[in-house]
Amino acid sequence: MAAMKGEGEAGGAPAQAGRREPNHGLRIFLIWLPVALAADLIIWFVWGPHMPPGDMADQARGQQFDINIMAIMAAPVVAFVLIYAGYAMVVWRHREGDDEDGPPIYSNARIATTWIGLTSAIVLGLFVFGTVELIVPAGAGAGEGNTPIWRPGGGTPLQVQVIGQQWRWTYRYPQFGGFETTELMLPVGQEVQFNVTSLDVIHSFSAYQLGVKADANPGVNNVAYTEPQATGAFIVRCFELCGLWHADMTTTGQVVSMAAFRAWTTAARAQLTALTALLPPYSLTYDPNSVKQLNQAFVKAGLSGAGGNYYGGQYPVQP
Ligand SMILES: [Cu+2]
Repeated sequence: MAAMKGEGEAGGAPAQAGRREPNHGLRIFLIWLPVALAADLIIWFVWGPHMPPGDMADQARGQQFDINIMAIMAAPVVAFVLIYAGYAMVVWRHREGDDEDGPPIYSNARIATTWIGLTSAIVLGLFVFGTVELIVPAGAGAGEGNTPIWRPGGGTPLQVQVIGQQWRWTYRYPQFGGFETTELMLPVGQEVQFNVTSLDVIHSFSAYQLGVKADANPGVNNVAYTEPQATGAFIVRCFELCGLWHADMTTTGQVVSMAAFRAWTTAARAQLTALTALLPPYSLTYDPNSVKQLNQAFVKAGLSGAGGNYYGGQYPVQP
């Protein structure tokens, strides 16, 4: 850092006598500026549209925007660190025959002020940005507990209950008679409210391309919103190590047209009438010991949830 001070302190070193130190700070800045600018333009225009998790839902778009903004803030910092390191290695390297100690380093008020000011601005800016993005535009896509801070405005969201259990996901559609299925179907352009819970251990429900990730806790209703913007498949995964077959808790969900969704719900509802009658009444949480369809042998053994398959081949339902 001392070398960036310029001529002020180097005067004491006999080797430098009579030679003005160049303005290293300005030189580093002039190398850094075009690199940082180019990096930010490439991130925003070239890389940005491909940043995860894509733009299949409004929450996903919001997350993609957040990642792009943070990348744009981070790139100039990374560029500065690398350029400073490179500059130091080239300009201030040890030279043949120079065995002298470097000049003593004193504090430099300008560098210290710049450093504290810039880093504070970056950190506080990220704090404000992060908080606003969580609460204001479209929610976080994350589980917000049972009293969400952000709620979608206007209209009734489609309710989909997500039930985690070792080791699969099932979904209940309370607005369509409360049938339960292993198929996750959503209509495009419709706000969806996921009510996420678990029958056994802690799981974490992630609908990757929809920008949704919400923990599934037993006895807790965890709400997450999303509005799919395009039809197609999305990946569903469990993101919480939940036992032996955790890695197997992965399926594919589908965003379809409203007409296809209505046809699917009608078919599934009719096909599952007998089974729906056996299910516990729809509720935001379930006591696994009183859920009738659980494998009785495992319940008796005190191992409810460890069976790996509660539903004995009655699913999935095809649209
Ligand atoms: Cu899991």
